[in-house]
Amino acid sequence: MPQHRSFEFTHILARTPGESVTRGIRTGGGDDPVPEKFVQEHEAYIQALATAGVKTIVLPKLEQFPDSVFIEDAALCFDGKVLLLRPGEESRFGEAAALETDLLKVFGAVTKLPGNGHVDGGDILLTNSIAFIGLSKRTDRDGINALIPILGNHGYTVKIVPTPKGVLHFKSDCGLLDHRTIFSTKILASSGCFEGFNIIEAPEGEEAAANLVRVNDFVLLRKGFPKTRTLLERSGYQILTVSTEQAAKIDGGLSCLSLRFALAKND
Ligand code: CIR
Repeated sequence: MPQHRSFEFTHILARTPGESVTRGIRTGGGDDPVPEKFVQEHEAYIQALATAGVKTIVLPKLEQFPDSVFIEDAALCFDGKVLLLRPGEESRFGEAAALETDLLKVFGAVTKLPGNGHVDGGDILLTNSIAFIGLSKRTDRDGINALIPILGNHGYTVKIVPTPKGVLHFKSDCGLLDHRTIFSTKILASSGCFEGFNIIEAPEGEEAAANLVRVNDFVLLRKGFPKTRTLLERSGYQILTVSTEQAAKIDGGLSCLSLRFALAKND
């Protein structure tokens, strides 16, 4: 079975939020995020990732794309390579192209998702052997069909999972804890999609903690989920908590704020 590095990272790419985050897409009509507070949260997020041992590359804000701070949705990194995706929401279509030159500088080469289908990075969970792809409002069959051979050629077994109703992205409801263990909401886990993995379920009322991120020896967890923190610490994970209050106002979580990858030593 091919073994990919699914949580050992050397670098992350992030993008500073602009003033235009106030126009970020959201379901329901909640308050706008406050740009200055978002920038502070973003800086703390970058700091937490640095603590987890990665070099951080922070790209400048892109005012024409209010949601471009959620950089994970525009590309997929695996095996030291990068694939430009095609986000599924119209106002975000241009985000991948806007990222291409920066990705080229970091990776030396960029491949693009072929065809016309759509895939958001938030719908892809990579383990060391399986690529889970959520079929969602943003990620369609055409996009998934274009992605399957690419991931297949890299040795991933692809599992397509319909994202639960009302859930934006597949990873809104789950995150990788280690090679064998996934943290998931009860509703997603009950679909049986994680068969073969150990599952730790998000405690009742703390479902929004499910979008956690394992980076090297640490698990980044949203602030404000004490039951989850205790549960994970008791299970042996080292936790770094990060506030994502502003991102949450426009449906963002922890994973979507960075692209995480491993480059060969000395890169
Ligand atoms: C959007 O609706 O596209 C953004 N407001 C939030 C994207 C969050 N991305 C993610 O969970 N992967």
